[in-house]
Amino acid sequence: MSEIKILNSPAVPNIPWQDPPKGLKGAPVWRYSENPIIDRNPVEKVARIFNSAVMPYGDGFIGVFRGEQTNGIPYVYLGRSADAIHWDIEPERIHFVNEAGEDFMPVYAYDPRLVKVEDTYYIIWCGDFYGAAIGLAKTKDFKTFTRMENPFIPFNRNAVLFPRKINDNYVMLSRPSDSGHTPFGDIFLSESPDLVYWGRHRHVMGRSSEWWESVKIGGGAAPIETTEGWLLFYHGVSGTCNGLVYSIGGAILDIDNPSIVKYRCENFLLTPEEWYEERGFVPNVTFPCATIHDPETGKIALYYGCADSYVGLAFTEVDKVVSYIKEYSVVRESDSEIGIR
Ligand code: BMA
Repeated sequence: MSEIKILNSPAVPNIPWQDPPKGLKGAPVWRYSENPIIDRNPVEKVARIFNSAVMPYGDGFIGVFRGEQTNGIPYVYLGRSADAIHWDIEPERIHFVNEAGEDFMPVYAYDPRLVKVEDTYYIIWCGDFYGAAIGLAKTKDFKTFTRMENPFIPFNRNAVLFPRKINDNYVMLSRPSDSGHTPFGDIFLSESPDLVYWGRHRHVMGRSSEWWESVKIGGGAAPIETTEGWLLFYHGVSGTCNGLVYSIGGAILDIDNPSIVKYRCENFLLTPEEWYEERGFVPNVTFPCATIHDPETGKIALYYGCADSYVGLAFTEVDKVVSYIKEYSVVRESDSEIGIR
């Protein structure tokens, strides 16, 4: 049995799974053979679903999906599944209310993450707060969705909440930027005692000189607690003469102080290769937003958006992927320092 284990996470005996194909080369991350799992025009008035977050719920699974409406505006939709592969997406957008219970719909909402902390589920997305910024809502029953204070001022994207408090505070990763789409490409961390007031901001990791992530990076799936630290799947972006290319990377953050990067893989874990990743509304995008993981077996199912058009599913195992990240780790000073200057 491997020494590397997933910690503090409920067992998921019905995790979707496929063994690796024979002759797998490179990183130990392999695609589901029936990808994509969500095709175009999945429900009335939604042209594409991608960049979405799922998790176990009850006997099955639940998810918050980025749906590009036929008017071109992104919104978030709820979906349920018995096997985490075949999804039943609700045709109505998620209905948000404010703390007083009044309607409070975001102008738009994209790239949702879904994270359970203690007994509450949180949805985090990118929305309009006089510019692209992070939206946050909570639910306990997936019937009432209550928006909370916007955690950060604009401009910010790719916020990911840790699945438990660390040193008594909630912890969130985010990717601040300017009003353009690319400049400022690093991941930062912020803490909060109450999910309202955020501070103690720290730099976690920057773009690197590795070409696949030299333009910008952003948090992906909620970090997975392991015996080696927090396992983070994130996206890294490369600039080419033909546009941006989004790949999936992996890093391990310190358990008690996750602004410190312990290991960071110099190689991407997955990069656009298949038709559904290379071809679509935005070609060459693999964009991770969630995992389902089982501490009993170490299996990890990784959900990622493909070419801004589809949802893809890939698999790995905690010992294999953490060992690979460690084997090919290159950690620079700005990654390994505490992250305040
Ligand atoms: C990013 C985000 C993602 C999208 C990606 C590629 O900036 O907007 O939603 O998948 O660009 O278009």
